[in-house]
Amino acid sequence: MERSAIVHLGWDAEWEATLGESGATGEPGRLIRVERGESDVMTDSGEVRAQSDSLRSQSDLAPVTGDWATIVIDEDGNTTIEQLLERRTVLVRRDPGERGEEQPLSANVDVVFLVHGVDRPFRAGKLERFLVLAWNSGATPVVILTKADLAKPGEIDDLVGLIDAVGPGVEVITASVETDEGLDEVNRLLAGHRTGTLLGESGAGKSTLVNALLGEEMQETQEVRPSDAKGRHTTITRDLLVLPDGGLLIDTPGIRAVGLWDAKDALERVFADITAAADECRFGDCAHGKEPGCAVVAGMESGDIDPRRVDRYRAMQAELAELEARVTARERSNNKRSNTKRGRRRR
Ligand SMILES: Nc1nc2c(ncn2[C@@H]2O[C@H](COP(=O)(O)OP(=O)(O)OP(=O)(O)O)[C@@H](O)[C@H]2O)c(=O)[nH]1
Ligand SMILES: [Mg+2]
Repeated sequence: MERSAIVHLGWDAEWEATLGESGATGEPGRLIRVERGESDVMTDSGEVRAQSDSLRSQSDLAPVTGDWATIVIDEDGNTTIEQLLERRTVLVRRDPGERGEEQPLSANVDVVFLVHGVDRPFRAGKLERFLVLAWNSGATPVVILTKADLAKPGEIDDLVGLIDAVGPGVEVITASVETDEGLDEVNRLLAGHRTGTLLGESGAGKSTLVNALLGEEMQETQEVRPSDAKGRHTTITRDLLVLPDGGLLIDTPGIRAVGLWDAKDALERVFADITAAADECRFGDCAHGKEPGCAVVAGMESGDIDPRRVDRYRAMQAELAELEARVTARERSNNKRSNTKRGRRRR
């Protein structure tokens, strides 16, 4: 079938195959914005607003911006989401609420841009956490240092050094909308209808960057607080935008902190220096405390390993272990409940 418009949203032969395997009958489209119970979906027939209430009740199927879905018109004449196509990548965090559930942020993203404004303090621990989140999604993280025009001499080089220490090999783009620096690099990474998402604190300059790439003021932006350069949470939805150069970019609301969700492998990847040393410890179950022959302690003593990184690694490991215990307990109690129900029914 001819797909004229959706190719510009990233539709390709692989998606055609995924659609074929899905058994879906509706028209495929990409979710460019998701709101409570409704999504804006771009299809070859144009943009439609589709209901997605029934899907939202099952959290693993809750549609998010960037998803590919099929759209049908039901017997009542309502345009609804029939099926979400299996995601290639998904950015997930732990729901910031008390319940400790999984919260997908965006789907089918190739590049996660971690946006940091040079007008505010840089925190290594925070970048580490965002790197874990990004690698865990299946996409590639890239750091964007925004507002480069405001940097003091030497400041960018210092920041690049700090970033390299926690994310060796991770690409860093220096950007400024005052000088247009960095815009070409972002476009290059999204060439061929690839999708990027922006992630960073409120006021980091995400929407301003999107507008500069779009060449028009599509996204609302706001001045940061003069006292501490904090933003005002201007963007409130996740919008997928088509850039004139062909890339796709999701602008997102600012986030201060992210809880990890089931990200063990990504954690090991971000702390590869520590896990590599741990492999050399004399004891397989070394806790890197007072054990003899501990390569992690030796690394810290020789200055090869930053002790603060070891602390942060341990804290994130503990966070994932706590989450796993919570999820296991919940599953167990759900099973018990459904067993009891079944038992009652049998009687
Ligand atoms: N000097 C300078 N200021 C910038 C640059 N990029 C963004 N800003 C300013 O930073 C402020 C915040 O920008 P926004 O784009 O609204 O930030 P945001 O990350 O989208 O914030 P939220 O939507 O709240 O998450 C605005 O006053 C922008 O003008 C830049 O390259 N140079
Ligand atoms: Mg914004």
